[in-house]
Amino acid sequence: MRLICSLLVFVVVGVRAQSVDTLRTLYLSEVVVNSTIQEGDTLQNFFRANKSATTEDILSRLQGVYLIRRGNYGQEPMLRGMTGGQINLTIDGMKMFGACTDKMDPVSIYIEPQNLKSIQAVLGSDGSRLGTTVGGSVDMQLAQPFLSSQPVTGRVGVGYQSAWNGFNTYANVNYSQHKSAYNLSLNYRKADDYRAGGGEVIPYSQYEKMNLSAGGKWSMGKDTLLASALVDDGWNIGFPALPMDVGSAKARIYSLGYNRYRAHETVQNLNAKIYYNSVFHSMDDTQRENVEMHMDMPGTSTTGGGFVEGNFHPAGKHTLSFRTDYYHNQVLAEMTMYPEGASSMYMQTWPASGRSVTGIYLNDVYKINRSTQVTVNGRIDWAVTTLQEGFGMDQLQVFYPNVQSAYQQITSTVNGKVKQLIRSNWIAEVHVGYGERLPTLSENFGFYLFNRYDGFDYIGQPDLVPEKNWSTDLTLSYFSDQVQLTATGFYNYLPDYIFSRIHPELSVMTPGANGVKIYENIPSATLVGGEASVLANFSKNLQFITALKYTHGQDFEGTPLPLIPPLTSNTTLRYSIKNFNIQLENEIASSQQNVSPSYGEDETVGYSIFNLRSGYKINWNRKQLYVNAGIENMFDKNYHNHLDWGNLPRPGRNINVTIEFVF
Ligand SMILES: [Cu+2]
Repeated sequence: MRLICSLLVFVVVGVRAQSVDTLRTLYLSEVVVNSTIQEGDTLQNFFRANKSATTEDILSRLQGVYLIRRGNYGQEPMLRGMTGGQINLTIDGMKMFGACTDKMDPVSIYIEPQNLKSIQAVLGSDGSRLGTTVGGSVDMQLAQPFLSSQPVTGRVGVGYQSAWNGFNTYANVNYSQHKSAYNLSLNYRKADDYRAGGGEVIPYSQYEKMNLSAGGKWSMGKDTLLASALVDDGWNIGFPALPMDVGSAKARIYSLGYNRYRAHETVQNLNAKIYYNSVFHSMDDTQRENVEMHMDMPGTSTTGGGFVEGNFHPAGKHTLSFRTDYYHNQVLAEMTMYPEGASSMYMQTWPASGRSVTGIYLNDVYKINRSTQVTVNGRIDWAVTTLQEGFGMDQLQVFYPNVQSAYQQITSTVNGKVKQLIRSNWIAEVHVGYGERLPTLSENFGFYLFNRYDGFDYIGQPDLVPEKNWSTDLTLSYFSDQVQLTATGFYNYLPDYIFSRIHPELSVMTPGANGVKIYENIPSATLVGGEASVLANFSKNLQFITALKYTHGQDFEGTPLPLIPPLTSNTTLRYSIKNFNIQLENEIASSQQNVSPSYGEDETVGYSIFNLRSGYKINWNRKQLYVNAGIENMFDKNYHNHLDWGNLPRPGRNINVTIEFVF
């Protein structure tokens, strides 16, 4: 099901109800809307209502999206219980992969809300526009420079967060000429150790980061050229749920794009891009006490690629769109151990390895009549996975004497959807799909990757077959001027689910580890659940939004899967009048009793927390000053969610203030 999860639930409901042809709208918005989207867009304004929000804060509000926490930084997105290699996490359609063997760096951390135009999440195998997938995709679309009658526009802001004595400052400027525009943005964040509910200070939870991005846009009538560069540097980043921190994390993202729009030609809208990105990640245990053995653990990941996508002029009742793409990702992660009184040992925890994927995606929207629409899409990816000869390969030959230097795999997805208008304001949508995903390079070639959660060293398995997903979703929505309701149920059956098994015959590498696990395909796993939301406009000034999400996961023997989110609800009551708004939020998570003890999990109790946010806008001379103030976790509750590693409590009462000047 193509759920256009646009930032907030009410937007989701709105888009779903009004836009019968979502994909086309998506493409058109790229071309037509991008020069005017900056102000007055409800979607943007709502999520920027909390101007101190991180990209992760925004992600956590999307339907079907959850976050895995290992500290106050670097939270990992999860879609309906699926994460890592099960989902596509892309930036402006570009593939990018973190360089941390411990998943400290999902690529969403390299994007600041100031860089973002929107986030689009498509759940399940239907999210395969950006790569064959079982879990779906999250694409973070970056803000582009825009043409404007005002040559210079921009914003500067500063914010403070009391729970971690955190400062964030940002500035961005757009410079527009007649046919070209340029933008520049700068963000800086610094956080001390945070204070959990009740007053406990969580050691090793500090971080500091800087993000700089620049872009140019040159318009030649209906053709547009775009160039962008983004630099994100983080340092001294604590991961309290892990045995070590991050000394340095650097990301570089470069792209060159071309857009072409011709309303009456066969290919109406064409979008092409080439890109290159790199991530350097270096872990650091020197700040920790009682380290049994000091280790150096640097990792790199570089990705280059390109794509061409577009949509054809509607032919009869059919509208066809396509995408074809290529990328190559190369990784290397090293570990040098320094045992006391002995010589150092060197390993490649990610052997030098890479993957090239070439794919093609087609989507056809068939409008049978005014009330029925059928969508069919599919994708095929051809992947070549390579393991470099040398040290890393020699290591793996200890376990796999016949390990090869290249593996080829083909993965595919197919989806069918029917959207039916029932009466005047009810819509039903049924999706049936099949998806596949490749094992990650970690799952293929990882070498003694220590997992703090279960305390096991993990070893890859080069012969894993792709994981599959047979899925179905049913969505019902109702919309009127005052109320919008939506409810979705989903069922995923995943044959060849990639999991791990304990191998008692193997001895550990990491001091104190509980044992060794090797990745393998298990017969199957099942994920079922749903989402529901209600938006009500009580009056012009008073708005109510509530959203529920739930996932249940088990393997083929009925054993609960690890890291399955509990039932979660988010409710917001918002009052706005003239230049002032105030909102009360409540977040509830149920307890989680379906846990995986073999993964080191224990049961988690539920919680309920309240946040209060407010905003005030002062206008003068076509300029605005925004003052935002809020209290998160108002009652200073000590709590954690089931997806938080190590039962680490989340931040306690957090008073925050942000002042922003828009010119
Ligand atoms: Cu790391």
